[in-house]
Amino acid sequence: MEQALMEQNNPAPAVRMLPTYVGSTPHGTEQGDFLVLELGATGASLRVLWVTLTGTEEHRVEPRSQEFVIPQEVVLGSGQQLFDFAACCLSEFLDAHPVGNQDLKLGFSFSFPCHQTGLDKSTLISWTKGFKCSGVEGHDVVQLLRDAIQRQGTYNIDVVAVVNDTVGTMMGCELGAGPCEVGLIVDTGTNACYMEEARHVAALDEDRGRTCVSIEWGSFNDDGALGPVMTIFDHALDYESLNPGAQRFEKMIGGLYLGELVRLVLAHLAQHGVLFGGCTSPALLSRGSILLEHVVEMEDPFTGAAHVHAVLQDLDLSPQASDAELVQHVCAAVCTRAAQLCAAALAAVLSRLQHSREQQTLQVAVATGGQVFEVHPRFRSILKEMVMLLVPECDVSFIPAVDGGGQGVAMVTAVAARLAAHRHLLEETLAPFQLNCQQLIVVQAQMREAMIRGLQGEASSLRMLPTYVRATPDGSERGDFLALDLGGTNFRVLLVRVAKGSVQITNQVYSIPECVAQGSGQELFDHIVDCIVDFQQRQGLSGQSLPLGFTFSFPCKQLGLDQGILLNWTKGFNASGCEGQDVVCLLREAIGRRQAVELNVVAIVNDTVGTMMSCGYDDPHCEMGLIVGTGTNACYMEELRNVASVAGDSGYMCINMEWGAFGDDGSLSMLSTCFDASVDQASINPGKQRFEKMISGMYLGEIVRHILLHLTSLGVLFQGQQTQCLQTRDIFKTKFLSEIESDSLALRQVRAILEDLGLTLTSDDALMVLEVCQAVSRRAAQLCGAGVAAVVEKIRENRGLEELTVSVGVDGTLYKLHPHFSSLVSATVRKLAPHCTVTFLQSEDGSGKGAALVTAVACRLAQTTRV
Ligand code: 0WK
Ligand code: BGC
Ligand code: BGC
Repeated sequence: MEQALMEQNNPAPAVRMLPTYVGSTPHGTEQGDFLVLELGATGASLRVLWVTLTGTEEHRVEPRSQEFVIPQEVVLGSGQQLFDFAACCLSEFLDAHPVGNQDLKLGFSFSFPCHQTGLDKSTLISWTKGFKCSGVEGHDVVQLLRDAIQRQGTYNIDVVAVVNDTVGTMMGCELGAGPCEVGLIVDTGTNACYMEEARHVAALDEDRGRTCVSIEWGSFNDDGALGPVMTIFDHALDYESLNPGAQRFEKMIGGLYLGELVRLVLAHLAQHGVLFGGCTSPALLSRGSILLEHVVEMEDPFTGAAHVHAVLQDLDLSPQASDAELVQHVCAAVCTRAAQLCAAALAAVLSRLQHSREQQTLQVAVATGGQVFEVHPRFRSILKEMVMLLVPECDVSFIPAVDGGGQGVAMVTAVAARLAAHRHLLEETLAPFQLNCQQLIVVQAQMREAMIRGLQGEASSLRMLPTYVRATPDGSERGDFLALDLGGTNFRVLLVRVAKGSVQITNQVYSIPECVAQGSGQELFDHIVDCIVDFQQRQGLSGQSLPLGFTFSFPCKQLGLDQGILLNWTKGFNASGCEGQDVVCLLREAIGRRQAVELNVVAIVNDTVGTMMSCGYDDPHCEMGLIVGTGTNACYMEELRNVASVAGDSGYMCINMEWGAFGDDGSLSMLSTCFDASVDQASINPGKQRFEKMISGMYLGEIVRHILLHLTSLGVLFQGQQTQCLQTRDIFKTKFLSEIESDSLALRQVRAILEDLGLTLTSDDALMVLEVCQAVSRRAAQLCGAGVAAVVEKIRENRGLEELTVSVGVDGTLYKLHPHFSSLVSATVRKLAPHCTVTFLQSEDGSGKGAALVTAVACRLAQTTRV
């Protein structure tokens, strides 16, 4: 069991320990009418039930049911035949028990070993118990049933759950006795399930709660573990069976085999003259001539002897009086061993439970089901006695299943139906975030048109601002420079030493308190100068007037390298008296206000430009800069002849696109969701930066929070419990998306983060929150990719090239930290710009280095013009 739970397959574990995706025992609130189809629990028959769950213990509605015998040629025929037969029985049942035009939700009790990957997805591993239909092993039996119901076409039945019969039995047990946490079946076959700690099930990415595991102990001893216990009769039975070498433990316990074992023993004793005067008969020697009911009858303490005579006469034997007792002895031996072996296995499960719950004593209820329990007079008592002997510290109560588990299957179906309904609502909510290729091509084309309109100075949501950076570094830059980096997560002051083939950077991070970012411009720039002075003192640069490059990551209309008019604040900044002002002047005035400080502000660059230059220093193909951090934006080297606002037809000009504002003219409204509108409305710049608000780090967490609020209001998440904290703005940080979507430990991360936010959640909640995060970040990456594709395609066509090779310098916390963002952007660019080979270079030193390089170029140019 432990080996299989930990998925250690060398050597292959003797039992399978299959997750069933049933995460909780019933809490009795399940309601509704459900169809249940039971296949394989009781041999070659199937049963259809109509179960009404009332949601209360008191009021129980007797299920309606009908049994159908499965013809042998179907049991051994093709899978299609079997499932068509099942679909036909369902229709016959519904014809006979009209249920009006209700939604028909069906729970499929399929009693064979299956790999489940969800409540409604289950692949058959191998047939057992005399079934051998072709074309089913390795296939999803839910899909096979859905296909058959489709082919039948008379009723629209929605198969929402598949469960093993042990699970149905466990889930169906009467609540009075406290929830059963073990389900035990001894019918034609045998198996058990139990509630294991989810953290012990390696196949599940769960660290909390419990989950039901179907042990499939029928295959115990297939590896010969029970060698000495197996008798020659067991080997003979196994050898003759449909699946020799498999289900050996089951063949020592299951009702399908007990009669055969008795027959083999009787035949053996007869052939050795111990019984029937050494006489046998063709009937005695033919397989399957003694069935479970014969054994039960013969074992009956009162009427057994008489039954022995009747059974043996039917086998054309004329038993002596002494034979009857011996035959009964054989029956008792075979059945007692079966009950004891079953008890030993159950004891193993109980001590496992005790162990995994670290309890000294264990009180547990075991739901039992199956004809061997129902018909064999002593099986249950022998089992009980042996269990109490083997695990005396466990207080075990045995609860017979009420209706063979039909109720339990309906319970699971109710849970599955609720989850399926929730999943439908989730998919409906997230559908607008799933962008298809066509939609992305439209975004790419719209961005392309907006770029051209912006370059020509026509109305466009893309301002396409000339930056007066005309070339990427050529490596000849030299000197020491100060650089400021404002606008990202952190404000940094840097000392950049540019020497031959090396750039050395020393930097200090300073915070910009919200009150300063949203205070007066004077306070903001005085704060910046305070940080510069502090940095100079720390670096022993006080009194030195080094050339300074200012990375100012906001939309600025530049009139020159050292002139930038702030058009509008973004990213939560809102300092007064700055918009419309030349921020270089504002900085110089602040320097002027500070005595004894001399600074030579040479250049102002946008962080996209700084990033492109920074990466361009090592890769001359780097002709585009991309930021996906708090905000998002891009710049690229455009042909000067295409820039209407700057004179000159030759050479290049780096254009700051300010693509964060793309769609502010409504051109993205077809993609905008109600959640985007809520985030925009709540922002300090409603209607602005719409593209940024669908992509960047400042907003993704908020979009997710609004979706979670919506899903909670629909009752899909957190049992519909709206909590104060989830209604708190910005409480769901965008970095949570990166943590939650990390491949390892995803669901555990979700739990940890949301529990820190004071939310209690189920594993299904965790899964849905993960999907919400994935949908939001995926859309952001795809939109970003569509933007990059528009730019690189523009560069390619600018140069009339068939194929373009270009690099993009990238920076920004979201792009760098999110586990899948960068690969989704690249994948989208490959799809939308197939003639461009695009390399994304993650900037190591940030844009401060780039600002210093721009300053160095400016100083070199100023030098050459001076000489
Ligand atoms: C680091 C760059 C800086 C840019 C920032 C963007 O040095 O210029 O603004 O990345 O990323 P964020 O910090 O907003 O995530
Ligand atoms: C199957 C189990 C089932 C058991 C009892 C076994 O043959 O492999 O899935 O639970 O029979 O029906
Ligand atoms: C600003 C851009 C900046 C981007 C990334 C946006 O909000 O408008 O200028 O490049 O954020 O930081």
